[in-house]
Amino acid sequence: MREKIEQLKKNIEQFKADTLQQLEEFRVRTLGKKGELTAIFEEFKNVAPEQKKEFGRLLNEVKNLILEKLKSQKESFDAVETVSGIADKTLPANADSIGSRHPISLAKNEILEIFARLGFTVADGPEIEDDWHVFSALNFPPDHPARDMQDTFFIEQNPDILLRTHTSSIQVRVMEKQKPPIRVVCPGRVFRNEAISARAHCIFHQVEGLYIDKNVSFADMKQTLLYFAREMFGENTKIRLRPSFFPFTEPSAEMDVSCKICGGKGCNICKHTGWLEVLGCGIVDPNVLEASGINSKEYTGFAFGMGIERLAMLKWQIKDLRLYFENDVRFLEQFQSVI
Ligand code: 2NL
Repeated sequence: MREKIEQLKKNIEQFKADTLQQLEEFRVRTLGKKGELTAIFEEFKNVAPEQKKEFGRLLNEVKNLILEKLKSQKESFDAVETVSGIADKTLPANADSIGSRHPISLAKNEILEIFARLGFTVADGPEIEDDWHVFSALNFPPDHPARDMQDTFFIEQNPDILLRTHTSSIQVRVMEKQKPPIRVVCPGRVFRNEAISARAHCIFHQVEGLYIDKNVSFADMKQTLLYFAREMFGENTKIRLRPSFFPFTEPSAEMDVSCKICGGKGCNICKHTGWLEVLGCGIVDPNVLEASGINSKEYTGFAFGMGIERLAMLKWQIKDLRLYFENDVRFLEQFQSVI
């Protein structure tokens, strides 16, 4: 009987089914009514009582071996069937999950579309820039803090090669190449040497705009930005301009829009002021026009710049900047339905 068990064990270990039918035959041959294991169990009745414990254990071992073999072989068939497509074709297909645009892309596209309706074209430029296009041509004095190692990323300690800190550098390149009239918007990534927090990141996105022609006035700027605010935040949106300072514009202003959440009454989002700051703007400083070869006696212009992360935060009440960079699908999927 011991030999029979050993032999059966060996057979089971070596067994491999090529088809499901062979596997079923194996089951009947071992566990069936007239099966090999069933026959040994019959013999077990005649085993001497003192040997019953040992043989009982051996037989159970073999039985488990068969059950395991059936299970593992069945699983390998299931896998093959699914891969080769023999699985049940009447089952409904798995729905494909559709990706979604990143909220930064959605906001950027919307901004560019609004300005396209006013005749602005889109320009691009390098992320690695030189001092001239980022600072000097934009009227930054030599000792301006933005030129500091603490604020700007320099490439290999070279004070002339750096990562752009704003996309104004693209506009400088446009002014150098193109005669006015100029109507251009410049989206892109910008880099600042800052510690990462809920409100700041060392990489972020900007859209800047530039309009240069004869007789361009502050009123033209105001009306252009009012149109933008109403297209972006809704037709009843109000704007207000507060005096500000930038090296490249004079006069300069910061633009607020009325808070859409509370309708101007005051809430958490607008910190109970009824207003949200969305962009900076101003009349292009004559020094900036001259630096790029544009006659400031003949031409005037306005410019503006906005952070896309901030605009998207206001539009969709996104509370933490870091969400934009983590690529957590639970965050990104929420923009599925927005085109
Ligand atoms: C802000 C402020 C601003 C500009 C950007 C600009 C560009 C040229 C000439 C003059 Cl080429 N100005 N850009 C002007 C005013 C404000 O951005 O807060 N950005 C996030």
